[in-house]
Amino acid sequence: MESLKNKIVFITGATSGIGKACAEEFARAGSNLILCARRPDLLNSISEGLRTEFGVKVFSFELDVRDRKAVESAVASFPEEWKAIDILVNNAGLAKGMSKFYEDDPDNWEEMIDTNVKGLLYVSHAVVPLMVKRNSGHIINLGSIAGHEPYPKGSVYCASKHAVDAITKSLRMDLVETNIRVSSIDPGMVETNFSVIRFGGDEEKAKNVYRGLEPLTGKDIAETILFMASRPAHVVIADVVIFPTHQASATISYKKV
Ligand code: NDP
Ligand code: 8X3
Repeated sequence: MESLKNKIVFITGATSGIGKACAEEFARAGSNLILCARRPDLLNSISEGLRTEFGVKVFSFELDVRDRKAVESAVASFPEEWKAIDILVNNAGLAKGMSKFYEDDPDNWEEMIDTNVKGLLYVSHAVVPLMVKRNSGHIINLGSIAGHEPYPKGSVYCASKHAVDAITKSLRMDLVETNIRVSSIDPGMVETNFSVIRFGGDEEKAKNVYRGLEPLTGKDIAETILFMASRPAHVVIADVVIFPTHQASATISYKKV
């Protein structure tokens, strides 16, 4: 196992769920963090908490990954010591709505594609050249079981995560002659704010998604990401599909009601 102490880890979408749990677990391992999200107050209080609890350095800034110019200028203006990014966790993402394709609101499509696909591309495109220059780095993308199996009422979210899968695989090919590793982690049900956002703030509907089984937590995903990031340099864990024990596919789970 490679030490993660003093590594520089850039996590997008660090104010909630999986991204926030990754920030905590990397900080616990002694990594220094670059964190971004759209809610600056929350981001600042999370950053301050991590500095105090773990004594690590945290550089955080407000960023909407959908804004290409903002992504480019933010990364270009990182202080020099923060440009040596060891690990990029492309986590920022969301689902909006869950309805039959022909009843979907196209505004939701824009938001999912702009965030999950284009945002991931913009951040990667800004960061990967810094890794190529150093011939070192690890990109870990948050895909989903939705990127392996489409399911009803999820066409565009599933399409966005299939795109993440394709980008992950293609980027790994483009970097094969370098020491840079490219991985994805593809969870099933993780109880975060994900379903609350998907259902437009309806907390009850969100709770129902997980009722009757024990879902994964952000910490479960973060711990797996740390395992992937701490393999020896000659090992790349290309893809991890991870479910709660009572989930067997995107559409099959066992719930005690
Ligand atoms: P949460 O809603 O709890 O967290 C999402 C995070 O992404 C927040 O920190 C949010 O911060 C950030 N974010 C959203 N849009 C943007 C944006 N445009 N720019 C910057 N940051 C943004 O959800 P999860 O933690 O569950 O989701 C994280 C990732 O994991 C997503 O890519 C999701 O698709 C994936 N995933 C989730 C699963 C689940 O069951 N929960 C399963 C499989 C994959 P802010 O609002 O402050 O910008
Ligand atoms: C989130 C998991 O099954 O809701 O990516 O699509 S699922």
